[in-house]
Amino acid sequence: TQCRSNSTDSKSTSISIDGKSYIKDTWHNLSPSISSSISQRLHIQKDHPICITRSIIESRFPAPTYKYHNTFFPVVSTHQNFDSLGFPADHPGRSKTDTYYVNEKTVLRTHTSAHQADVFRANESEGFLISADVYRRDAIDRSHYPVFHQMEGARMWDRRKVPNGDIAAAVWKDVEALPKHEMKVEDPNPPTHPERNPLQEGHSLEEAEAIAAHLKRSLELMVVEIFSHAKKAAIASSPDYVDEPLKVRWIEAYFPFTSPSWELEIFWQGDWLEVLGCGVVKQDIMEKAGVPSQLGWAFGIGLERMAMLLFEIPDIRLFWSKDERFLSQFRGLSDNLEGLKRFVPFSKYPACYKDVAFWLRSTSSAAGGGQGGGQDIHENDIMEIVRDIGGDVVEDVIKVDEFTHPKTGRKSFCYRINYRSLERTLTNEEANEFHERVREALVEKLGVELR
Ligand code: FA5
Ligand code: MG
Repeated sequence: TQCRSNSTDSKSTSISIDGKSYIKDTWHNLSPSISSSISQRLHIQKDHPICITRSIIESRFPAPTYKYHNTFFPVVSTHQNFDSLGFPADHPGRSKTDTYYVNEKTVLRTHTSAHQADVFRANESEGFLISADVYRRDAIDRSHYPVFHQMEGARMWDRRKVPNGDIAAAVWKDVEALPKHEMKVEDPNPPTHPERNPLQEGHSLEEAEAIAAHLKRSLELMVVEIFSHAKKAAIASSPDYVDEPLKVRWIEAYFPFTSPSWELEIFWQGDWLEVLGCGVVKQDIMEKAGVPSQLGWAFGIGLERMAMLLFEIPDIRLFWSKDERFLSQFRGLSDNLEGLKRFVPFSKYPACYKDVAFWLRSTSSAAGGGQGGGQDIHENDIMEIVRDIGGDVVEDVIKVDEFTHPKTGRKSFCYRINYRSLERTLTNEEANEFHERVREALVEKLGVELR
């Protein structure tokens, strides 16, 4: 493994990650399953679908305009991950329930944006792409995983280097130089909106509109590129494949480091799937990075989500599979994109649902005594306990019931855990064994009372 404590004792005071040593403190919350995924870097493993997806996206953002960074270290400071991007001190993303802390000032990056300011400061090119593994305490389902891969992209224009300092004109010229496409895209909102999606102070509407147009067209072309490969793969897999029109839409979004901001969603398997967030970079970030005359855009895309669309991979856990039935389907493809085929799922093994119902810690025993009791329990803590015990044998976890006792006011939850291996049939005994350990851990770690 790449990550270990300096003793087997969980109270040990330091942890080594990829050969670097970090002091642990009360903020430390890395779990064993996370520690073992650090630095697998699927995005640079030749023939891995995440790596193939990265290189297809990169082809739409060519060097040398865009400089590629694929090996930035996953451990960053809270300054890099949050402060440098203008996250307020009380932003929920900073909480221990959402973020993996190595110690109070050090985290596993939760997004590739953690490197934005540093790369703006280095100022080595007009644009860049950063691909990397990122870590989040999050839900468990087909499209969420606590370790995933993002690609950050950005493109800058320097006021001092464009003719007459006219950024808007220079950017529109670059928009004109981009290819056009036929894909239909829903984009119902105006480029800026005074409350929902404001223009930044210091940017003219013309500048923001031009930058937004370049950003959206660049990303739409990326989607077109992925789906042209997806279509070829589908036809190669079944010659009578009938193409369905792609449904894509821009929606307004909020990020502390861009304004205006958007997310791009793609309709997939009956639902809108969010694939990326983006926007016009806040000028404040450029100023702090020592490049105040630059204006530009940035985006952050989920590589797993794009790979799922590209190959029709039905479950995000598959990307971590060491099963030959998975890996062999992609072998040789990094050097032969024309040979892409759809992923052929191996038979689906039976699911085994188990429910666990529990009372939250009662008000009287809860530290601080939150109203109704148990205010200190966060769903991500439940997810993490289940993940640590069940690993990739858990397909999803959903809350199926919530109940408040009419007399005592005590709260009860019921969660349904779906145990299903991707690789074999689980026996009922095995599922029971996992489930029993989950029940015990919920009591031990969260102090709940089982029903
Ligand atoms: C961000 O992470 C921003 N840093 C993106 C950004 C960059 C905005 C630059 C503006 C400028 P968000 O949390 O929405 O945003 O994540 C971006 C993408 O990562 C999502 O659209 C999704 O595709 C993917 N993603 C998020 N959480 C998960 C998860 N748990 N598992 C897999 N993919 C995920
Ligand atoms: Mg989002």
